[in-house]
Amino acid sequence: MKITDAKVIVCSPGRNFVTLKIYTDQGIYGLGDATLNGRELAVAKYLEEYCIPALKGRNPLNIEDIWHYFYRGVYWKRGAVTMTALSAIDMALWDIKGKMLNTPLYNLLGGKSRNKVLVYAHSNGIDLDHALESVAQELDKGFKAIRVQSGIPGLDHTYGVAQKGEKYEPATKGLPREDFWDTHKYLNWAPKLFSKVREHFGEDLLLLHDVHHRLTPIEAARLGKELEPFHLFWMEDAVTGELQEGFRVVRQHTTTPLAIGEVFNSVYDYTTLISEQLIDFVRMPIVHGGGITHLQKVAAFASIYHVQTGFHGATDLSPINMAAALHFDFAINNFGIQEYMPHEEIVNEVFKINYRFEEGYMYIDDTPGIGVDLDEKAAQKFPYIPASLPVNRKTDGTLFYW
Ligand code: GCO
Ligand code: MG
Repeated sequence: MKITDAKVIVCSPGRNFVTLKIYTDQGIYGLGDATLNGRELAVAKYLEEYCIPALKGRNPLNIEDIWHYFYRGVYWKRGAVTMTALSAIDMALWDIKGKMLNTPLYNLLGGKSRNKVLVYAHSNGIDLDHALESVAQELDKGFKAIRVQSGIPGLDHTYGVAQKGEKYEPATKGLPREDFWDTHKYLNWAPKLFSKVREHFGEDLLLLHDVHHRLTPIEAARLGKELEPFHLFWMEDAVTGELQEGFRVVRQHTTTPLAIGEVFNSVYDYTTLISEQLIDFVRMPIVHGGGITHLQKVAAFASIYHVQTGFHGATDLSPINMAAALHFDFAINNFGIQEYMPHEEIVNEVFKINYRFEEGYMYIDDTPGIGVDLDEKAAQKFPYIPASLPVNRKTDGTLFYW
């Protein structure tokens, strides 16, 4: 079997997606997600100029070798752009293998370890009442686990919280919008928010919260400690992960479980965090973490240290990534939870999906390979629209993490 050609499809049904399609001499093609929110065209160009020419003529079944060709074989390793491109190649190759063997991806990963995949929803509101209302809506839809975010009293707007009458979407058209941040106000507010959520909805609901890298280790330690009475499933990205050792301080002070990794792209971003048991959940998604081939290694490494997976699954990851993640979630033993932020209806005009949500869990059908298809004609109707993630500033104007 040989790769004959490949192409990159960029489309924007409501938001931007980049897809890699790899063709073979046996009429089978594979699809991989290559979407890197706000940097889409950098990945598209990297694939088109440097990867596709080198893919042609290779045997698509030799996934491990092709993976290392684009990792070790490239002097400039790691980094979000190159790892997203490599993820797309890897996903497309696993898709081809599944189609060729006429079996769904999870079978190639060891078969099913569970009957259904627990997912968590997003709920958010500009203030407490709207946040509580949003939690009630997600509960009505059947979700058993909910990530709760809310506007912070006294702050204009915060990332992760939809403005009035809008839906939360992790990018806005054009150049970055500017958000505002005040750690003192946030730290005073977050425990009150969760106390109210528990008061209204009881103990059964699994609760998650995303700090979005905005605290120092000692601030995160305080928050984790003050959230302990509300028994969170996890506190996410409490501190930026650039300094892995920084998590020692957080860990020493709190039993609130910690999740991190949606911006990571290599197992080497995790070695201290995992081996010192400083975290509980790894979040690096298949689309940014070097694909299935690399995530298998991360998950296996994590399993030795009692660390579970909780992959990123926001709307800026395409349905191809979502399906690949679900196959993976079904297959591995140390699965924890999967983020599920449903795409807008319009996305289904381009992507034909094979998964469904029911009563808090996801299910996937037995279509061979990853199982998601892309309608190229429909994709052409939605050309790329430049969009950006926001920038965050402290109230005095200092540029800050978001
Ligand atoms: C999450 C994330 C998203 C990201 C977004 C970036 O936990 O779902 O933090 O909201 O910010 O996916 O592109
Ligand atoms: Mg997050």
